[in-house]
Amino acid sequence: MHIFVHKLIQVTLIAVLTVLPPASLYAKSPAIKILTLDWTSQVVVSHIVGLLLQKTGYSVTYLAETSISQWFLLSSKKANLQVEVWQGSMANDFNRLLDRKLILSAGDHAAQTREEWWFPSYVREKCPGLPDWHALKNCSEIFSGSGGSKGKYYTGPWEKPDHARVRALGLPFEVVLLKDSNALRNKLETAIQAKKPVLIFNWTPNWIESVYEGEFVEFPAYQLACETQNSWGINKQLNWDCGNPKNGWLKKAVSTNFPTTWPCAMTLLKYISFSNKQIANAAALVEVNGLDYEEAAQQWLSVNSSTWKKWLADSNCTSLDDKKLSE
Ligand code: TMO
Repeated sequence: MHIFVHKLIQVTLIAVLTVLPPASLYAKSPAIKILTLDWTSQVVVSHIVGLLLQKTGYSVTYLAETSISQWFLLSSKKANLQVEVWQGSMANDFNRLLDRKLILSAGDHAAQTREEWWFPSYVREKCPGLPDWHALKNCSEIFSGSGGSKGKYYTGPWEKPDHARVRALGLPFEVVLLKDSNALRNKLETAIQAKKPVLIFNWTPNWIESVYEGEFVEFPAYQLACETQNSWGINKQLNWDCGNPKNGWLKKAVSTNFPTTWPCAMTLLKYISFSNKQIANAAALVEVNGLDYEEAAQQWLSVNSSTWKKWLADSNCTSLDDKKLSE
């Protein structure tokens, strides 16, 4: 190419880049489809990540879906990003699709997670021996709600081996599947107001820990063999005679076309890492403070600006966006 033409193009490019917002850099790449699922922190974190991606010039859309449908949507590329994959309820699906190269991992969050049977602290004195799981064998009636002998354990639309656990540990309990986390919240708060015994599926990090005192039930400690070998543990015939992992991981999952379609976004995602506190806080902004998801994400960004500015700086996605960064 003629040197003059070359220079002209270069000068024009620099002028364009200086004048236009950074959105133009990635304007041609398709919108990143972010899955928003059925628990609060996940939706808020999705919006936080969405805003960060937009700050770096990408466009994003949100797909509101159930936890169960995420695997089909990610592996068929109908969705591109799930920001909170929890070990306790999702490791099996995640690992299966990862092994078959149908999805990719965008790394771990710093947060350590736990998903388990949980009760408010005042229940302890009504059922001596808690949080040890053996105690549940003797006081299932107080969890029946109706004077029956079988206790009720309330959970939501996330895949958990609760039926298998009830069977393997011989627990006189019925697993009651509620529609969503709002229904679970209602069960919990109705019981708390009446100081009645209640046993629900809960997890950490979550907003509940910032409002209500309570404890997880301590089942026999989780090991992979408990899922796969009948002979493992106290029940020699059945799997799942154990609890869920206690220091579980929390990962980000993306569709396989993600790194090639949005390379800088992929790099940024690897740096994005929420702590337990930051996730619990994200959920509390909605569940306790009553903000909507978008407001909660904005508020989170303003409170945690040093955190996300470091993610953006480390990723290098915003080298042309310093002005926006310091806003
Ligand atoms: C996936 N969840 C955090 C609700 O257990």
